[in-house]
Amino acid sequence: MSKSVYINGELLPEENAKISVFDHGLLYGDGVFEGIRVYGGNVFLLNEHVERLFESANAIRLTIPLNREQVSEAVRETVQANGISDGYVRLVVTRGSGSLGLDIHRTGDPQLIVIADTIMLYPAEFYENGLELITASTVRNHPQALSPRVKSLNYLNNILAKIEGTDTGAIEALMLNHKGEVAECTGDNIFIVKRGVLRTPPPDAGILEGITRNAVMKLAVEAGVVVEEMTMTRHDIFIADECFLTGTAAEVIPVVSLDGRTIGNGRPGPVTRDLLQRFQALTRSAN
Ligand code: PXG
Repeated sequence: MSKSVYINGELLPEENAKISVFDHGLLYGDGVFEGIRVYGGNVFLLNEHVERLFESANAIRLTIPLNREQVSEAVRETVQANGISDGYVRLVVTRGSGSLGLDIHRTGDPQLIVIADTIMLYPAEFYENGLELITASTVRNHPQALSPRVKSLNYLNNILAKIEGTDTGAIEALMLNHKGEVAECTGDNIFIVKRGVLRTPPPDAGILEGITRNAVMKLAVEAGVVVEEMTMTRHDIFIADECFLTGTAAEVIPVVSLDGRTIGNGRPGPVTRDLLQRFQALTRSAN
């Protein structure tokens, strides 16, 4: 069955869902997006994703043609129209079509697009055995050039780092910031556990403030775990007891080595496993 794609108030069959080649989203990566999960027909943490979309748009001076409630409704409508019970939503806002030139004043029709689809999950073996990370040589975008806090359509920084990972057989790659500190992975945030304390780099390390990251920090606090945002280097990961990644696609995924050095005992740790369970329980309950 053909998918229905939402574009600016209309649900169109996939083959008719088209955007102009003059759209600055295509020409310049000028736009913002969100990736959202649907669990049991519920759009998970929809308000948080819509809020981040508006913050990203605000940061690049892009006016979204709908208000927050209308955007949420467009997402729910598209999920329903496609009969998605467990899946993935891509919410995109482009600058719209304009002349060949960077000037945003020569564009006029921002496009709000919602795609609802099934999701490609990471293989189960990564959750059981953990994944092996490498550090990419590609440095995370400088926050004063293009802030990683903006989830923009410009993902080349992350894609170049991801290629370095896949070249070596690693499905994720660690990215350091311009100071050589740990930032995040190409599409996931990173956490370590050291002597029972959960640590993750702060937003000013140059990261996307993941919605899964925030949810997991909250779950950890509820579980009585001390949570700290801490500037860290690769060394902190090497000497950690546990390490894991969080993200919309990955949820909570254990990491057992970095650049060939074993982390902890080389197995997914107890805090990681507990948080994965708590996170899965949260996704299964209505939110
Ligand atoms: N850092 C970066 C750079 C990301 O792109 C995360 C962290 C985790 O954030 P959330 O809010 O998801 O916990 C992301 C998220 C995709 C896709 O289709 C990418 C993300 C999420 C969903 C889908 O490439 N990245």
